[in-house]
Amino acid sequence: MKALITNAAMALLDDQITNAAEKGVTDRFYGLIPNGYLLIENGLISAFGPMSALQENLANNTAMNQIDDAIDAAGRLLTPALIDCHTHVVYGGHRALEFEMRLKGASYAEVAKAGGGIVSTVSATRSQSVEQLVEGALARVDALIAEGISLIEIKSGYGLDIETELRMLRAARSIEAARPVRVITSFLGAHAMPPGEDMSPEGYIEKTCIPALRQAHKEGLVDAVDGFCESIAFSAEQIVPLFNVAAELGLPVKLHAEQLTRCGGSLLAASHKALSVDHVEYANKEDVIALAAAGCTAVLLPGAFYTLRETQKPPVALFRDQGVPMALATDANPGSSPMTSVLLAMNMGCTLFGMTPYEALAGVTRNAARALGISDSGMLRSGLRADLALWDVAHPAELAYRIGFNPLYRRIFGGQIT
Ligand code: DI6
Ligand code: FE
Repeated sequence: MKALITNAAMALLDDQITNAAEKGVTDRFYGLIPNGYLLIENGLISAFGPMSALQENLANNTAMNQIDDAIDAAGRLLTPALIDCHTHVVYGGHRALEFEMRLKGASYAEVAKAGGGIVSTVSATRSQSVEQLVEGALARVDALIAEGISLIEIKSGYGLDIETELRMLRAARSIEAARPVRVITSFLGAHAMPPGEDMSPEGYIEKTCIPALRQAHKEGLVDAVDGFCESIAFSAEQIVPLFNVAAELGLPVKLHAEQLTRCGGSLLAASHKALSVDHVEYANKEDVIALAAAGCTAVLLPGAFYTLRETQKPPVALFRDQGVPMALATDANPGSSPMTSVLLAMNMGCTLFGMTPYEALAGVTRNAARALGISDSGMLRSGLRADLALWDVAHPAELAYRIGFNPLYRRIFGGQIT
């Protein structure tokens, strides 16, 4: 199966590109080829370059003959398909009433303390079957796919008991069979204390969270282990036993850290060589240096910053200076970020956090893949999966620039136009 895309403006997003000039790259950040071609073979990117080299390559490379599918991009922009590397799209119910409370002045932490917040979604999630959870999640996943997403991370964390945590992960896994999209799951049993139980946080981690993780892992439901390290959730010390079990099971870790306060999550994550630390509005220089040394990616979540009307911005300049890769994601969840638009997250990353449009695009492609420990997607490079997005725009900065506008023209998933 061979497909050839011609006459595309291409943004490779490959920061390790070799022979850039030979490949016709005119902008080293985006890896821009103003008028290029890309060949797909058996679901993978097999060759690309400037249109001027296409005829020559066709002559030299017999593999480039017998094209099954030809797409004339007519000057449109081709990028890697987008990746949403932090979501909570599997849940029951909604929290619109809490939205009203917060608009009247209640803070997120106050709502949580009053029994609203995460625990109210827990009750709604516990009451749903796996089929109901999938149905609810698919509406949100479809909105993401419509924006050119090919890979979604989905967390558990609204069950807080063994059975419902497993049900959430089964729902997340079954999305792959229902839609042309890849799913990476994160076990987030350490999201909040379960409501109405007389247990210490340490007891909950020991008696519920760790057994749930072991069982979910046994069933092949877990790709990574996450936690909510926060004043209203779990302390760094309380999360340590969970991370130790993750290490024992050979699972990578990540952490919601320094979202509302500085709680030591970044230092904990760095010491466990976490894939990512997420939110990080309150991270300081010590944190950023530790994250850089550990090779962690910072996942910035402007939807939650916006929804909670937070004023403390993540330390973007420090991340840049210290070389911490920045990813961007929706944090799609019913409470702090009821947002299912990666394009809007890109716009917010620029306008609210001061990221550049290039950083925003790298944040939802190359660096989002990195935050998930994925190396077969997120860039245009020979040998990687042909997960691509073709946009009705001419320049990549346009993707972050518009608000509430979706210029996706075609999405290609594993070489198939979907
Ligand atoms: N941080 C968040 O922003 C979400 N979870 C977390 O740990 C919020 C989840 C919710 O409010 O339902
Ligand atoms: Fe989150």
